[in-house]
Amino acid sequence: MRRIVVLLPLLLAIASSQNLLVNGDFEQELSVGWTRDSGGYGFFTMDRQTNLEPDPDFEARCSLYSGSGYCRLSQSAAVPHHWMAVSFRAAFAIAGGSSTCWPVAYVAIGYLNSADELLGETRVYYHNSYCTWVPSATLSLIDVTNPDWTQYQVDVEEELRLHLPGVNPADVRQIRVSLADSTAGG
Ligand SMILES: [Ca+2]
Repeated sequence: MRRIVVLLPLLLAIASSQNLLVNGDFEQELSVGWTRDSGGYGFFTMDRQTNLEPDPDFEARCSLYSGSGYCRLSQSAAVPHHWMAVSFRAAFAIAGGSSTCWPVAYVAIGYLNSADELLGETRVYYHNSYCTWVPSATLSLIDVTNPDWTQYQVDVEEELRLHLPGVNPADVRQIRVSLADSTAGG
């Protein structure tokens, strides 16, 4: 079983000119701005390369090969309000899977309050038929239908208003963006 997420660049923007993320284009080392997190077991790869997408600049990669667990590359940014968008370009891949061990590759946009509590999440996810995730009042799921390099834009205000009735927009004080892989929802 193998899954991989790569993306370039990532932009959390209030307006088209104001990016709230540090090193969202991955042109600096991942230690600048980004936090690595993993659990369970398997071969985790979180790095950046120039040749994942055939252009001269850098992309980040989050990959879990075999095993059972998760890995995540994430960054939280304080936000003054929720009228903003998260834009990114990503490619996804998964392989293998069963009813007890299924791969998901996703980009998550988490909504946190001032106490660092996760209130809800939007996940742009690539999965197979074994995935058991279902949307709820605090979880919005956006299906990836084309795993190849694609430009995505998630409108945060619209997500909260239309898909996340369990999250009070006034409580959202931080947005956390993550590249993540997991097996069995772990
Ligand atoms: Ca490149």
